[in-house]
Amino acid sequence: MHNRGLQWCDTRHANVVSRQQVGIGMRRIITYGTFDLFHQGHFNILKRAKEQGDYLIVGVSSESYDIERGKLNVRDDLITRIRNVEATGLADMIISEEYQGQKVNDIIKYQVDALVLGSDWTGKFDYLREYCEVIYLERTKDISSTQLRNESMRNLRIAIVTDDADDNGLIDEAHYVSGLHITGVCSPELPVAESLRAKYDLAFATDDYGVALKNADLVYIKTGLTSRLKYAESAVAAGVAVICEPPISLDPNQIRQLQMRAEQKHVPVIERVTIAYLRAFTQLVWYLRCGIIGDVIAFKTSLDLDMVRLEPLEAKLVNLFALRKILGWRDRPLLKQAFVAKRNGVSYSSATFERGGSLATFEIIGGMTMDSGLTLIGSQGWLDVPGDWLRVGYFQVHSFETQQSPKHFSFNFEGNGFRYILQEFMIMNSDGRTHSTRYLSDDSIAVVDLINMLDRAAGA
Ligand code: C2G
Repeated sequence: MHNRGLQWCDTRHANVVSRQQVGIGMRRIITYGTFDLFHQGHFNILKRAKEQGDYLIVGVSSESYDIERGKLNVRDDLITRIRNVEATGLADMIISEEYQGQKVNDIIKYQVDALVLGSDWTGKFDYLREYCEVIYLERTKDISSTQLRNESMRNLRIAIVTDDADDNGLIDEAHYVSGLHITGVCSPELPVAESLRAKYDLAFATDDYGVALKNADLVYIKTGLTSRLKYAESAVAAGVAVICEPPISLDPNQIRQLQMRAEQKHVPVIERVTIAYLRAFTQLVWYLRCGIIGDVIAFKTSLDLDMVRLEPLEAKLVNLFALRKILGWRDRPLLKQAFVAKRNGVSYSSATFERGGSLATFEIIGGMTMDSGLTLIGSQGWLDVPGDWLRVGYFQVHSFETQQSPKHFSFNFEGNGFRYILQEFMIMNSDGRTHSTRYLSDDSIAVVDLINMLDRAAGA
């Protein structure tokens, strides 16, 4: 077997191999993987893949591809994983696997003779037999990255404190993030706690919050607005991290004090503003910062409360968070109008803000069905997120460059989004960070300040 040393298929390395030079006259093998927490099973498959031919190409999945395919808890970054593969000395070339469907392109581009994968993938890639041989080799027993992750990470215990027997999907979503374990439920109404405990066969149900805090590393607070702050303050005082329904309080000063105490106690405090943790939203904001539609002139949203199953307060909060992020407003905008009406079971509220030559308008309706959506008008085109933009997974851009046909952007989105918040919490926990990079502490305060401004203007 000829190992010509490692050839990289990227421009960072002087000896860039042209595609035609790849393993001329050799039997070319390709295999793919995440190779997280590199272990014997990975080494074995690489070694046996190499034995299937003369030249081995290894595709290592990128972080965004892993997130896209729902692998949320990869611990090693891409470079570490590439270096671990490189250190085996078995790969003649290493490429990154960036997207679904890349395998076909790679097989054609590198004139691959055989794709090799472990037996856990048996059958999944038979469709590639029209391009090359597909070989599934017996997976190495009793070792996996998931097992190593769980062993390496103390399971964090989550307790729920709630007024009703609904967990907002937390327990199902937590299954997708390794290292989390839901221990029990606390409620001022013990039967409520008991019914949730029984439904998910949890360890405890209590009406004593102190008991919950003793059995938790993280508490999910989903009680009514008036009690959230005290639950959060007690948790921080006990050194227990917090994920709380937003807002924690409508008093910016109370939020500021809680954040200071959390900082002192080194305890993470997160608000469950799902959109802030969705890849599509962060990519949308990033593209806008890059000027994909030029300067954003107008932000417009509509929300049907019944469709998105939100309370009016949270609908306002999400709109205010989104417009601040999208328009890049750090300081308080000028309120141009605020309107609230309730008639015959229909509730309608709207608000318009202006700052720095941009306008932001949102409308929220309840009691009747209305199309929801988010539209941004820019100096070089427009962007829209049709439908339930709170769970944004797709948007399209009509820019002057693209002329008629819009550019479509879609991002994989699983479940109700809670798993992405839990993943962020796990990353914060391993980084030792107390505040999220997605929903910043000043977002929390600024949004509540705007809510109060709206309520004053609408005479709430
Ligand atoms: N593997 C193995 N034995 C193990 C664990 C993994 O043989 N105990 C094999 C897998 O079957 C796979 C390779 O090692 O062929 C990499 O495994 P992972 O890093 O878990 O990557 P995976 O998510 O399986 O990615 O599209 C195919 C994927 O890219 C493979």
